Amino acid sequence: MADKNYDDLIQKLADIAQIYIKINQEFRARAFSGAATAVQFKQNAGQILPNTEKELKKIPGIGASTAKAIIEWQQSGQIQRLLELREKQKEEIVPVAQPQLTAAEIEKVNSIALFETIHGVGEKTAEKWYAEGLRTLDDVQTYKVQILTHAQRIGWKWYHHLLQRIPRTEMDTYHSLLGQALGNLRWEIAGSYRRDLPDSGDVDILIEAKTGYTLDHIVQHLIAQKLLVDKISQGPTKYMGIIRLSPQHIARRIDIRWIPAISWWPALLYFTGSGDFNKRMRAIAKSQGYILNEYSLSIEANDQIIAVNSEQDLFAALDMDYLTPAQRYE
Ligand code: TTP
Ligand code: MG
Repeated sequence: MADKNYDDLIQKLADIAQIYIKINQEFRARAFSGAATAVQFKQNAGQILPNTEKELKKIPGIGASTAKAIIEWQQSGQIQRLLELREKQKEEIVPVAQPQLTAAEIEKVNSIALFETIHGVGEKTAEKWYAEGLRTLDDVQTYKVQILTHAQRIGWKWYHHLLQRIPRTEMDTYHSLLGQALGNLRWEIAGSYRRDLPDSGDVDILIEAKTGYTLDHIVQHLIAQKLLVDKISQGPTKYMGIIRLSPQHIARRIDIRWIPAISWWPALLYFTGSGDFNKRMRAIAKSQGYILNEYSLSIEANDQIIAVNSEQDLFAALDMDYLTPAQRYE
């Protein structure tokens, strides 16, 4: 019977990852800890590793350099790279000893980080899945019917799409298409796009609520235009879904918020961000006895709302110099 015990290989791959972490080569560390996870998974499943680089590379988590290392181990029981890295470490002054992560701990960190790359999966869910025995994206595929909520199912369906950021040129296209679709409603693409960043993680739309219209009217219109292709959730003031220029394009996350006129400027300020800038401005407001949030600027003592007619008014009310969206990075 073939030897299916890969404990030594897993340990060696994890050791290489550990050394790479110590010498700040995170990318390589990730490759080797990912390979350790992949081998562990094969072992758990009672499967034998193939012995060619080509076949090994078909296993999720194993790439060219890690496949070579695995073949070396299969042939000699050693991995040259580990021996060299250990030698290199000896030559350097070893700093204070750091706690070593075991292969199992590395596997846990990797699996949880991997699960969190699925849109709609946070730390809690990822940890729960790990505790339930899931380790890889193949496991998610196997158990998807039992484990995924509706929002996560959409995240899973568009997994490879939603990992990618949206280039500004594509955001410009959304800007002009939405401009046509939204007619003379007051609206903006907020978030990183409004801060002039070269790419965005999602499309953050704000629309001012107008008598006679509802958010659902807008959503139905954009569905009819074949722009909105999947819904994550929808309420009277917030729609979360997927937008796509055409079936040939990458699908993107979109949030649309329906904003009452009184909240327009505080909402625009808030959803333009950045998140760090918002924290700083909120803290400044608080130190002056105000509460600033996405709904309003108000006096903390009596809840009185300060009337504003622009973002400039909000800055002025707090005695701050005005910052353009592009300047609001912290
Ligand atoms: P995001 O779309 O999460 O952030 P972003 O548009 O700045 O960046 P990305 O390109 O990755 O999409 O949220 C939009 C704005 O909402 C963000 O710029 C500031 C505000 N916001 C907060 O202030 N705190 C938060 O926790 C989140 C999620 C958003
Ligand atoms: Mg955004």
